[in-house]
Amino acid sequence: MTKLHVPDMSCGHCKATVAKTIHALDPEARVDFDMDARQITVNSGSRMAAIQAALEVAGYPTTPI
Ligand SMILES: [Cu+2]
Repeated sequence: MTKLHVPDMSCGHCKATVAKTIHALDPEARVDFDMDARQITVNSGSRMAAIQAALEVAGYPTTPI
């Protein structure tokens, strides 16, 4: 389980894009959102570096918390 800060995630559309991007890499991934804090908690078998790279390409750079 990894917590990531996603500073550019501001609305439901962002949330959907983040979820879709992670699920494209790992359909089984579990993602919990804290929209107020702009944080996500990810449970995935994929390497976190790969998830972060995909999110960055999608327009959502992240930093681990
Ligand atoms: Cu948005």
